[in-house]
Amino acid sequence: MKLSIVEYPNKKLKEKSKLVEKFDKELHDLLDSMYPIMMNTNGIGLAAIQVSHAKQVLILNLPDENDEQSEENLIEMINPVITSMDGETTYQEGCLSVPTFYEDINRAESLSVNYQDRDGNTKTLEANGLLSIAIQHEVDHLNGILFIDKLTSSRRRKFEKEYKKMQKEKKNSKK
Ligand code: Y12
Ligand code: CO
Repeated sequence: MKLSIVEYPNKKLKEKSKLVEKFDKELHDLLDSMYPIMMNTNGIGLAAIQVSHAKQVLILNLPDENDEQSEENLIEMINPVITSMDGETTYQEGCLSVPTFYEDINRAESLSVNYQDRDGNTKTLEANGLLSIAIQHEVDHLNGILFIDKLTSSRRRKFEKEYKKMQKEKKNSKK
């Protein structure tokens, strides 16, 4: 399956993703195609809506203690539901759909999430730290929410200005 990453301000990113009902070859093809595109773009998390598929599907591949990513640590979540959140933490987040922009975002420190795997089996995961942050960031994508939507209005205005300038420069450099 040929996929490409949708970048802000594409309206697609505001869409709410639909519940997955069929755990079939089409879903497996989507998951299998999301993994290389995430790895090739230095990502640690990717939601299906970021590759134009409005399905409740996300993948995560956090670096290990040696700062390396391996397929063994790949987590695939279908129809995730965060059932509890606790504490507070701040992390400088980035997103493959908002390249070059990083900002401190406040999130819950720990959470519990129910989801299904690629075969439809129900799972529960307790997460804290970076994994908890990544799950919240990706679940937000499934609801049409980007991390930049969580900025204060003055920071958001600054972002819009900087981002537009960056896009213009990118366009001009391709001429
Ligand atoms: C903590 C915070 C956020 C997440 C969500 C997942 N985010 C990412 O995987 C972001 C990756 C990213 C990679 C970039 O590099 C390239 O595109 C090559 C990037 O672009 C630049 O900086 C030029 C931006 C973001 C999980 C955990
Ligand atoms: Co993102």
